[in-house]
Amino acid sequence: MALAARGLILRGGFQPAEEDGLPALADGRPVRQLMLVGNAGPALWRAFNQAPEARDGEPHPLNRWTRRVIDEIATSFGATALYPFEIRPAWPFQRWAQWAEPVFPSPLGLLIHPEFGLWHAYRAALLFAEPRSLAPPARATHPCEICAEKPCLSACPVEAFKPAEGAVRYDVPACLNHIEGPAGHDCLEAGCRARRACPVGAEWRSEPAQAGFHMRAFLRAGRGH
Ligand code: B12
Repeated sequence: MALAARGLILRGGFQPAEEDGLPALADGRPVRQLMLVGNAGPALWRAFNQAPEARDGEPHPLNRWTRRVIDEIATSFGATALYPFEIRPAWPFQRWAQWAEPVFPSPLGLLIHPEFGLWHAYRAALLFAEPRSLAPPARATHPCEICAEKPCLSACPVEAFKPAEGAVRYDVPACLNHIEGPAGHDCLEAGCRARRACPVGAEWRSEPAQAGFHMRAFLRAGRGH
């Protein structure tokens, strides 16, 4: 299947209502089905590394690869693709994900999946003019509700994830300052320590090269270049 060969996974979908604020399709018809495409573990990283975008030295290689590969798949299915990057305000991928599959907000803000843990992401939404028959999302328990220790909340060396007024606040500037300096080398190269502290889905963890790629992209974006 076109998705699997690129390390991509169909992450479920839903039939949007008018109030969900989706744009009409190019021919003016309303969107009747949204399907999410994402990835988990190192499969996408390995496929991306075979592609010219990984080596051309131009900015945003993964986003460019994603757009090229998924636009082609979308066209072949008569769908329109929306992406989680580049557009501001951002499309609410995390909200859509919770309607499409059993994922839950973790204390870190990332959505946790019962199998993949925190080691998954969303790459595109495919919009269709016709509804599709899909099994309803599987039922699952929120993995963090049965995690008494919550090691994610104490693993950050600069306490960037702090409980505040019943929720957890992510101190992005503190995180960026840390990963920019020598003390933050481990987080920058091996990936966020808070994320790595989570016991769920450990076998889906990013490879160090993949983790470093995402952390450096996060640092560049945070520093505006
Ligand atoms: C802006 C943004 C950020 C910002 C701000 C995050 C924040 N504090 O809200 C920054 C630059 C800090 C960021 C960082 C990261 N992000 Co980010 N980010 C986004 C982006 C582009 C838009 C989010 C948004 O504003 N949505 C608008 C609102 C209206 O949409 P929503 O879905 O309804 O809103 C939900 C989120 O805001 C969420 N939320 C609330 N607090 C936090 C805190 C964090 C850390 C996150 C990630 C989400 C989150 O709760 C809302 C209700 O569901 C999304 C992509 C997208 N289009 O959704 C990725 C996204 C949320 N990020 C993602 C990831 C993976 C990361 C990183 C881990 C990347 C990395 N380094 O590997 C880092 C985290 C840093 C770390 N310690 O590792 C993934 C999360 C996947 C998942 N499992 O849930 C997304 C969905 C991108 C993707 N392609 O899948 N991110």
